[in-house]
Amino acid sequence: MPFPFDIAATDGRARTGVLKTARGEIRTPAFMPVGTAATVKALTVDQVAQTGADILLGNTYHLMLRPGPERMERLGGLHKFMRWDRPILTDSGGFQVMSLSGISKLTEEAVTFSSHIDGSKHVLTPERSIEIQADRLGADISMQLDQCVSWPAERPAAQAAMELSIRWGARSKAAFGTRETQALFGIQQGSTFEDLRRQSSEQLLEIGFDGYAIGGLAVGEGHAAMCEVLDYAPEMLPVDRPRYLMGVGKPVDLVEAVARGVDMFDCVLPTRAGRHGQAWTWDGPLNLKNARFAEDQDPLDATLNCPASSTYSKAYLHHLIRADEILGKVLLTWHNLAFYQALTAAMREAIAAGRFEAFRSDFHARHVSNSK
Ligand code: PRF
Repeated sequence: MPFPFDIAATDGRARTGVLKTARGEIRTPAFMPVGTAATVKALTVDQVAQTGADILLGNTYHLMLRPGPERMERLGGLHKFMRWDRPILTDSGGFQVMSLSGISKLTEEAVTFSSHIDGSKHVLTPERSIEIQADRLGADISMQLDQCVSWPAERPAAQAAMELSIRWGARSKAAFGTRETQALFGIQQGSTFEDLRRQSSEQLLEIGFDGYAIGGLAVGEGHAAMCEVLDYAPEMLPVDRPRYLMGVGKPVDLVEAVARGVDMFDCVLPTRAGRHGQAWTWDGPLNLKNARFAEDQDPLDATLNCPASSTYSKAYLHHLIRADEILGKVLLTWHNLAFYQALTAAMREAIAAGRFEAFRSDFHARHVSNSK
């Protein structure tokens, strides 16, 4: 295993620990800001680092289309290109192909798709995805190529996608080989079918990965149905390796997934919502466009160690968002990422102190009751 994963404490099914990579430590539970196009939209990497993020997510799909993997390699790799020297995890591309481009052909061998930018045709195999992620971009953690079905899925479609993902997982692993300073994660699929997720997990374990993701959730099934899957899915994966819930989610999704044994997350929500005037806080989400903030002189959260959260008034943020000023998007993105990092830090502390259940019920009382 290239990266030791030290679990320092558990509380119920929740765990806190440290994943040690060559580029630095990832404290878990961890939230990875999304840096799709070699940028966390609206922020400098220094601002992102200041929020406390240990690791970013990048996307094979976007970067293979623009600026292109071979150009990225000539420019010294993704870390150097975007000036982020901490760990980067890259997604493999399959999910973005499905959600953004419209697949033109899916075979045993590869997925063929047309670019959402210029319509040009591209082919992604498990081997090419690994080559792009690990060799051209230089990701610290690469993800296997997988197929995620949309929701709701008929059982035969969910089974076929899960089985293809296993075969692609085996090919991804063969292409990756064994490496000293880079890791490869497998992805569990199976939609909302418990036995398919079990079969997926068992076969992933046979292949053997450095970490395991739970894919195919947060695709429209809703919070309650996702939690039902998370009641069993994480425990099917090895207890001593990191578990990553892909593309999740709202703060309450993170808290409930951590309660069920998940260690890592990524989601566009804090950055995308910030650009649309939504601030996430301990007291629930706020829409800064709302007239009730027009003369509110308080900051979003004086306790957060982030200038966007603690030094600008809600009245000013309201004005910036109403006037569609760039700074409004910058400040709300910055605040939301600082809040997500504060949330994962609070969970780490609560688990270490053996008071995660109290944290969880306080969070529900304060945050979730205001989210309706
Ligand atoms: N697979 C991959 N990336 C993903 C997902 C998946 O299932 C999801 C599902 N929420 C988000 N991102 N490779």
